[in-house]
Amino acid sequence: MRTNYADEVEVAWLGLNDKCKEGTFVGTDGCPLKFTFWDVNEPNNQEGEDCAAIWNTDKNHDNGAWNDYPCTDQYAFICEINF
Ligand SMILES: [Ca+2]
Ligand SMILES: [Ca+2]
Repeated sequence: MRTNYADEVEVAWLGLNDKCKEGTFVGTDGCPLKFTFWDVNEPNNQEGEDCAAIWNTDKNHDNGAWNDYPCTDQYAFICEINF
């Protein structure tokens, strides 16, 4: 039984991409970002990376920094819920 799934996740999708304009990341709603926290030398579009994810601070010690990855990679994801 999992008690805290977040502790097991190393990378999670943020729901951001730069598919329309390389280097300009937007949210799933198409809106520009009001805040970014890219890791050093990221986003680097290495081999066509167009989707952004966050590092789990406990696993990688990168302070939750963001990195772009190929959108076809399979990671956990984060959902936003409005209350
Ligand atoms: Ca890209
Ligand atoms: Ca990258």
